[in-house]
Amino acid sequence: MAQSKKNYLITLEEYIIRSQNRFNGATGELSQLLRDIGLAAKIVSREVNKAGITNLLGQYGSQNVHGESVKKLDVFADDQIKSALARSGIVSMMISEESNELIRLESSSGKYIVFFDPLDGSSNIDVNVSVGTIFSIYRRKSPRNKSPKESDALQPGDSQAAAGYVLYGSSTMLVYTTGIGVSSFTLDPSIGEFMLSDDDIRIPELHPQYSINEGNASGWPEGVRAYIDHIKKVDAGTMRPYSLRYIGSMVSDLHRTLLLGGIFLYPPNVSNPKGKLRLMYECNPMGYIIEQAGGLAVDGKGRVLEVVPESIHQTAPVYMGSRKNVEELMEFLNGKK
Ligand code: P6P
Repeated sequence: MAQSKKNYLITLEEYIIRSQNRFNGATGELSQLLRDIGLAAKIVSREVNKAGITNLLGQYGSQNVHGESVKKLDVFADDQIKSALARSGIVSMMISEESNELIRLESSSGKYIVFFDPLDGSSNIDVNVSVGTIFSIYRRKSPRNKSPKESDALQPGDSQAAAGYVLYGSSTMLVYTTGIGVSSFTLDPSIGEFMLSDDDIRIPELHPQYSINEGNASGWPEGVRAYIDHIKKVDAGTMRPYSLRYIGSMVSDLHRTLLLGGIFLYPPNVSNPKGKLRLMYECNPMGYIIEQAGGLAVDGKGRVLEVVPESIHQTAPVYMGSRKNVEELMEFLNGKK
């Protein structure tokens, strides 16, 4: 869908419906689900942007399945997204970072399975650093007249029907893909609508910027250490040394990487020998978006979207961003450099 750069007054709802017409046999269910997620995002955005006033900051006094302290906004966001998905009537199972078990919905005939991280990067909330919501949508494979099975949730990332994120930053943005490119929308709070910002985001194929928590360097695999040492050396001809940008909020770090290029890395380390980021609701949805924009997402051995999951909360090492940046890292990981 070619858009003139001059007239972007297209709402998320209008864009979704127009895009749906590009899919033969589209029933409108995925469109409805994306609109429902968009509504939940508006409600979460309102609370995130005034949390300091409405006393939603601070600890909720509990811990999530991973032993991480839960913030009040985490709970609010989790509740809003769960109710939006349950109301849709087209979701038969959902998995949240905040819930230990998968959640089957009464409307078990629903076509979709949804993973989500309701408020990723929430440790940054109290210091007013951007946080985000991440979602990943699969089509169920088991018969729809029976209760969904766990196997419906354990599909590789390449099987995603859609994926996206909401970034609650200086502006609230929603970015998603249904497999035909990446589109972004900016919330106009004065009218309460997500307005189309870009209908075909393409990540630069190479950019001299990397994003990693250098504090974990002692636990990195040797190939990662060699790559990071390499990009820090001075060589103007290859744009080295690269710049380091690390916010510690995956959605923020990857939104910047998507728009500017470069590479985001979360390798295994001493505290997280299998990586820290969650395969199903962090690595796969963000990897799908990066690859749909022309980039590459790997786990150090191969494409992260090809990993066959064994459990709904499993973690994975992840390296994603501009294709040439990631390809060079893989040469170091494979001992070719
Ligand atoms: P570290 C936030 O807690 C998060 O899950 C991601 O959003 C972020 O990329 C990562 O963890 C940051 O982890 O170990 O660098 O603080």
